[in-house]
Amino acid sequence: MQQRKWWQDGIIYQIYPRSFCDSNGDGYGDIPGIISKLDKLEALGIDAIWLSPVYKSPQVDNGYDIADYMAIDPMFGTMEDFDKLLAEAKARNIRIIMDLVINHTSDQHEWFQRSRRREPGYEDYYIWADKPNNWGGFFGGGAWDYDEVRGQYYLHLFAKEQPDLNWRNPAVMEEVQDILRFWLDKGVAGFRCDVINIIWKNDLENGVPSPILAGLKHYHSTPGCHAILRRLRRDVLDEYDAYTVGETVFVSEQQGRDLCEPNRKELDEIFSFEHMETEQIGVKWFKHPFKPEKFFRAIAKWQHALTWNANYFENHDQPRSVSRFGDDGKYHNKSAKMLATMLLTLKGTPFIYEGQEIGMTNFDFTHIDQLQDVESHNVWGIAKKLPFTDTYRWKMIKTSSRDNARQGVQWSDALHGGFTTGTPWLAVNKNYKTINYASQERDSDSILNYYKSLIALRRENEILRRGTFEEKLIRGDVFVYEREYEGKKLTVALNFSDKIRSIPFKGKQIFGNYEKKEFIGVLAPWEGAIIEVE
Ligand code: TEU
Repeated sequence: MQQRKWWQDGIIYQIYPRSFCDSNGDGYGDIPGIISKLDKLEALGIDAIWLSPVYKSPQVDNGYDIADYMAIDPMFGTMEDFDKLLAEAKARNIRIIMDLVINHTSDQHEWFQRSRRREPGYEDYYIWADKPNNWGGFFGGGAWDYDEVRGQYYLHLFAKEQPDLNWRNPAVMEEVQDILRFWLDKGVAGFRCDVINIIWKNDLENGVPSPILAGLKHYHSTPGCHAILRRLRRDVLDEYDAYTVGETVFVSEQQGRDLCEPNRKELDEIFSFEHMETEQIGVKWFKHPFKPEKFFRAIAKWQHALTWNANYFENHDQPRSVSRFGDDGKYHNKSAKMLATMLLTLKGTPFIYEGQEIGMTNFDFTHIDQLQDVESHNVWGIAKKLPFTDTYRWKMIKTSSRDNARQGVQWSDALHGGFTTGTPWLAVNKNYKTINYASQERDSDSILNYYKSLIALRRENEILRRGTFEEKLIRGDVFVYEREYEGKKLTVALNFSDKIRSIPFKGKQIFGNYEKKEFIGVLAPWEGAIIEVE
């Protein structure tokens, strides 16, 4: 039998550094702030931290526009701070996973500056053309901009300050390998690979006529991309036994398997998107009301599709799960715990996003000027030119803006939730007085303490960590599934509603957000229970 890797038993916690904890009062979270909270993360019981980008960056896309891959942005601290973070985390058995953004760089990166000046050796680091094609960008608008210095257009699938790298140039592969080695030599455990399945462009032909993402088929999950992944793994990652999880947009089951099944020797895991898109009408800005049944079916489908899943309900690009799938009002506590029950009992590695463990909710903004996200502002600008009503346009931004999950973590009931002593870069949610870490640490019935005990249970329970997955009942807002390991079984029953639901399962309850010993086949509002079915 193959030896199990740490990430197959482990839990990964995502930190979005600018919003985590500010140690120096400048309004932005930073690395010393992260170090100051490591004891809390250890107490939570996580095995690794995925750190969203802390590299030098002009911060147009909050660090996903990198100007120097081997330097820490002063806003987050210094390289000494980073080394200290690694050491302090290691002392607590917590690994660090870096964010690897290699589809594009910042336009301030030296490579781009040299490329636009056609400096020898750098001419082809990016994708230049005399005439743009019709491809659209992920943040709305076209994917090409004209560069005056070079006198050509360059491709950018994201913001115009994020030019796409040209992976046809072998020098780019070498640069990236150096970057990987630089961080792996320091002792990081692996990488979360940003939009990794769109890095190789087959050609620059016009795409299908479509206002959004015309061109996708020319760069989506291409053979060139698979070849790059295999190469990075063979030449560098395997040598360090490094872990990778890829952010893979728009993947089908087969495409997902091709990217991360063990025998492919590409990625270890992928973030698929289908379960996060069940309310969408085409793009995330247009949404039907959330229908739990569609969500359950997407989850079940992907549980079967892959040998090993990367499970997540939140990250820095998505609204808060309790506001979106649960009830952030009357049943805030119950529904956040029910979602935790699901996240931590699915097959695969659970990912917890900062603040999720205290049930942080969507942003309470009342005006577009309170938002910072480049994507939200782009889309707002475009929507203003289209025949939408003000109410509709507002709803689009309110429900889908990425800033929903980018407010400072609510550590206490002190001003700005204890996130900063200065002026936060993005207003902290006013509900910090009632939803915060300190009060939840003291309250035995809190969401935080529920996460802690559930994580502890998972840690000692092989069925939850290693078992197979099988759905037993998907009916409206009720989801029941079974995990099985070496003949031992556990059943998880979830109620995504504020109504009482009955289900044909009974047995001994071993865990849940309603205290009971026997489960008699009745689910209370927003109940989540783990049962040994009779
Ligand atoms: O996200 C890529 C992506 O396609 C989306 O999740 C996206 O940001 C957006 O919500 C589409 O509507 C990754 C990063 O996670 C994101 O923060 C970056 O902005 C983006 O890549 C570019 O690096």
